[in-house]
Amino acid sequence: GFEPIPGPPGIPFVGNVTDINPENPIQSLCNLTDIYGPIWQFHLGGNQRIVIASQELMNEVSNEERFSKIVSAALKEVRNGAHDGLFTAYGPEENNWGIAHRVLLPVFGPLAIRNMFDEMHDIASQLVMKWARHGPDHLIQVTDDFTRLTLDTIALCAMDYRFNSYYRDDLHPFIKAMGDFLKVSGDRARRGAIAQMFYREESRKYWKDIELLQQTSREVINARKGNPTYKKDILNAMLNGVDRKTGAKMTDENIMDNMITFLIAGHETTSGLLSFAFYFLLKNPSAYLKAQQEVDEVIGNAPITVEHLSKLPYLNAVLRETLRLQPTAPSIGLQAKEDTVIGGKYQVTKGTPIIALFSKVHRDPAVYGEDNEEFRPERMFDAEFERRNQEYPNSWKPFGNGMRACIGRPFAWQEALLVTAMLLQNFNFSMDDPSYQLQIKQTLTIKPKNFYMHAHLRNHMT
Ligand code: MNH
Repeated sequence: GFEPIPGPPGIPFVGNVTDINPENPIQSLCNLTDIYGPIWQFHLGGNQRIVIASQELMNEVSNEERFSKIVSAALKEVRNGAHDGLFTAYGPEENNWGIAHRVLLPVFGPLAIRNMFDEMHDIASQLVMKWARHGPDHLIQVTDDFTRLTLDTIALCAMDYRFNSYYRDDLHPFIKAMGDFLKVSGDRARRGAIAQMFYREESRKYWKDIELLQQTSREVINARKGNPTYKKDILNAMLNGVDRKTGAKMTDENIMDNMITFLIAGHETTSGLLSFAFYFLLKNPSAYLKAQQEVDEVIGNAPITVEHLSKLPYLNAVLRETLRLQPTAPSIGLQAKEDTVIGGKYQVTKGTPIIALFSKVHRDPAVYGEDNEEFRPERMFDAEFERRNQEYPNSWKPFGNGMRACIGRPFAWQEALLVTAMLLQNFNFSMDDPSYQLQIKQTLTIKPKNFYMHAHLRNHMT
């Protein structure tokens, strides 16, 4: 027989609005999971949402024959600026998704990413230089400086554009517009159409910000067209690539949308990953020591090269374990393609949003054991990692699922490994407040809040 899906009792019409903290909805979902278990439901404005939070259910909804990505209310708002770009597209039913996906997959493949090493190194060196010059007394705003890094890196690698974020105190106008656009997109999604009418001034600025994003992208495209290069970057791939399946090229509109998409999707998540990685290393001195020893043994005093990056198993495991405990894209939205039953007994109607809560799936005690809450990189070494993924498929999903999984994964990985290695090579870090307790700031993604550190140049460097 079927069983009802459990969940918090709601208030008529508004449902469970009061159960979800708008400042930190993911934390609310995690807390409610602790009460209601690995599958539960809630309602917002009469609409049902289902949360799943175990490896078993994650595995079931990862079946792309039965389930597909759903574009959440927040992503629908982001579509105001990114339209049918890869991340916000509804799926293969929008032709531009398939064309862009096929044209771009090789450009984001491991080989192409290796060729971006020098540019990633350029930006990472600017960060090292900044922290070295500011000295050990300087209070490092960890997430801010990592966000400068990830934005400058994706812009340089994707379209040969320099935001030069380390050479200015304020934010580049494009970055400011993008940040405001994302923030307001989230707010609009929570508001509904009627309340929206009371935000006319905000709306005016919102559409102006979108105009600036598109205007800037158009200028970058036109500059390249007027001054072609043979550089194998992402912009050239989009301008010149031909989809083998349809023979189509990407339109200028879709190239603009995807440039904006890469800047949106390609910076917050990686910045959050680096921030949490340094948080965990500083909270776990023995892991910090092992990470630093690995860097010293493999790279030593030498300038880092792309070959070094495949020889850092401990750092690799640190990044995996960081994304297990703090998946910076903390959930994805899925939907059943037809009415169905999950977990053997829970009815799910076609199209109902299913929130796959990585923050909890990644701590499933059936998979990760008693110490699932602990930061223990050793469990993420290749052998154990692969054995676990065999035995418990889809138990680690920080990059999403199937054909809608992250296209930027190799890019993010190379960038995060490179930066972590360079920083450990050059500095000893300390937490500003050793008693700091992790707090989370959530936007589209999650990052540590009020996390500050200091960087002491290591004396082996000259
Ligand atoms: Mn990324 C999709 C996580 C870095 C570009 N990314 C996704 C999804 C997750 C994700 C999860 C699936 C979203 C969904 O189902 O709705 N991404 C990450 C994480 C990092 C990351 C955790 C870093 C760490 N992503 C990057 C980088 C880029 C990028 C870097 C670009 C340079 N991501 C994308 C794009 C998509 C995506 C584009 C959408 C792919 C598609 O649906 O075709």
